[in-house]
Amino acid sequence: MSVPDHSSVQSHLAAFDAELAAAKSPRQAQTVRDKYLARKHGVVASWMQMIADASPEDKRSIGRLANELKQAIEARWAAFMERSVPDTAAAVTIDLTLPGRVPRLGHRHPLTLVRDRMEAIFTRMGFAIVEGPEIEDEWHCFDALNMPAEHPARDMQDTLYLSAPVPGDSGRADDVRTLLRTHTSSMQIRYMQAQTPPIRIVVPGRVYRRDDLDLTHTPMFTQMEGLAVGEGVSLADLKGTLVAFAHEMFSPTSRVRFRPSFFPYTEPSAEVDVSCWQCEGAGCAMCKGSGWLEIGGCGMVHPAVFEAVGYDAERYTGFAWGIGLERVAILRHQVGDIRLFFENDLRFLEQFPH
Ligand code: 2U9
Repeated sequence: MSVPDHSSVQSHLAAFDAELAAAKSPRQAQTVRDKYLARKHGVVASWMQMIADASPEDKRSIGRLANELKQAIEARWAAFMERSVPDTAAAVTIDLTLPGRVPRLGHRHPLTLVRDRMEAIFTRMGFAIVEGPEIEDEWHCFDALNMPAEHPARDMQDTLYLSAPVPGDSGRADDVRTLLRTHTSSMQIRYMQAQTPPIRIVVPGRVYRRDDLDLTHTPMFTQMEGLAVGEGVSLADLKGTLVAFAHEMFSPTSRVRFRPSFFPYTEPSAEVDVSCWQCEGAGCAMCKGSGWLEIGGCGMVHPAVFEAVGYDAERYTGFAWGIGLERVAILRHQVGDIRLFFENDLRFLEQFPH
């Protein structure tokens, strides 16, 4: 290649202009640009390479000319790009009649669906929704609920204790062990300590028990407990509340049955069954032929519980109940395995309405 001179710059620029004008696509235009400016084999690069073998006086002139060519081509390329922007935009046709993209809606978790529905029902009946801490102390979770130190539920076998004890707020010297609450009842204790009757609250939330996983057990599950305290509150009020709940939650023809039971914090106590809404009590696979479905437990608040929170047990009576939300969701949606609620498998979750 001969040593470039000023006329070589001019002829390259003329060629560049002609080739760029002939380019039929942005891609072809880019190829023209690269022919001159590409770092490895572009015309400017090849001039630069000549500098190494050139005589001292040629070195300077080749360098100057290469630079002149480079800057001139860059300026022309920039101008070309600017001119071609409107062309490119015009070439992209936008179809304004296309429907918009519909965002994919998520689904509420089945436990959330059950919880929302239950909260709406109890709110209409005059209950306030209250939430509390999942980390509790032994006094609020056990002692105040008439479950003294020897009570089997307090055993390490059944309850998940935390390794870092913190001072509790009961004022008792031995109140230092912390645990994951085994029921939401500890919050009812806190609420009673902070308020005076009449009280009507519902406490939804996660609770923890030391259980192994199987079809019907998980170490964490969800409860909704209720508490009503006042003067003259009776067992009939409890039954009426749960019947009204069942009518709204399950079926307007639901019946509610109490079976005698035992809980340390209620006396008398009962298991709560609802008539099977699938067979209306005749007996089917869902109710295992009995016509009844167990949904929870209930009872009249034990006087020892009132004494623990400083209420006059002669003056006040109250009722309480507990319902397992997974159990209700399993029955309502025919779910075969409780673990599905906690695995976040979209194939399961997508089957529930928004
Ligand atoms: C206070 C006093 C009494 C709450 C109650 C039950 C009966 C009950 C279970 C239902 C299914 C737990 O989720 S589950 O496994 N609960 O049977 N719960 S009475 O009694 C209380 C609560 C608070 C102050």
